[in-house]
Amino acid sequence: MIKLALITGATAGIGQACASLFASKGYNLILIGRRTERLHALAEELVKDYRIEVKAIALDVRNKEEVQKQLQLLPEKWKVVDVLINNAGLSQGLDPIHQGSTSDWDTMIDTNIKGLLYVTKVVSNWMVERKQGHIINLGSTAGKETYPNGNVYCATKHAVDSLNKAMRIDLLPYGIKVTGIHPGAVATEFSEVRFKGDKERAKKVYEGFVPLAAKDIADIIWYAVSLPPHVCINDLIVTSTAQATATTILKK
Ligand code: NDP
Ligand code: 8X3
Repeated sequence: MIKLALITGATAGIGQACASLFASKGYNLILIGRRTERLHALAEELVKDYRIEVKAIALDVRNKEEVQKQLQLLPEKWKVVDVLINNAGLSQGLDPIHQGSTSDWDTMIDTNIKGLLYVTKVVSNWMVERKQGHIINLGSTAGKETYPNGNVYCATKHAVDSLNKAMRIDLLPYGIKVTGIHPGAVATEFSEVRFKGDKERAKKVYEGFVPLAAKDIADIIWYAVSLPPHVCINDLIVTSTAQATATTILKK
């Protein structure tokens, strides 16, 4: 039986790495992201390379009505989602609380918490009906500790950590697995987005040590998904070997 995964934030980084890995394992995919061209290019490439079926939905997960509409409008065969990877997320700014931008705060809260919830609401109902499924929530070490100037981003990831536990409890009667993955520094577009396109500043975050790669996280997610039906990783923190805490990184 061919399986189906829905991945949010599939146009870059961890989401894109998951899309490629799951495609290589024969999964059909629903891919979500805002950058339409990238999304469709990735979908085309995966269909060509792996002979799978891909539904690309250009969508902003912050838009509650569009999330509900676009997902509910899918033909029934696209509603049998086996794996939901709630990956779309971002950080904006790195400022002390009194200097933070309220618009950045809104963006992070709306994407990392509310967007994740909107997608989960629809897809978890499909899973409940089928009494099966696996939800992977991308948290962060920022959801396990709070670091200087990380304030609102850390708060959103603490919320994801809490929601991960809540989903695990509420969906338990339906046999649905829920797994939180909490990476430390992963070299993706993340820092470029956090620093609003400042490539030089972003590059420095990953200099002097070997950071995690998006593929490392995709491999771990694949491992969690491949476990036997009676085994569920609830929570997993992963960092580069050179990283002990958010601010303790051994740099050369
Ligand atoms: P990237 O910036 O490389 O990718 C983020 C993805 O999220 C992009 O595909 C982006 O696509 C998508 N996205 C952002 N906002 C929205 C939105 N409103 N609607 C739909 N899609 C959206 O970052 P990463 O791959 O590193 O991050 C993925 C997840 O992992 C995030 O939740 C992040 O917080 C978390 N994480 C990252 C770490 C890191 O160090 N990189 C460490 C720990 C956790 P588009 O712009 O096309 O919409
Ligand atoms: C991304 C890792 O340390 O920038 O969640 O918060 S960090």
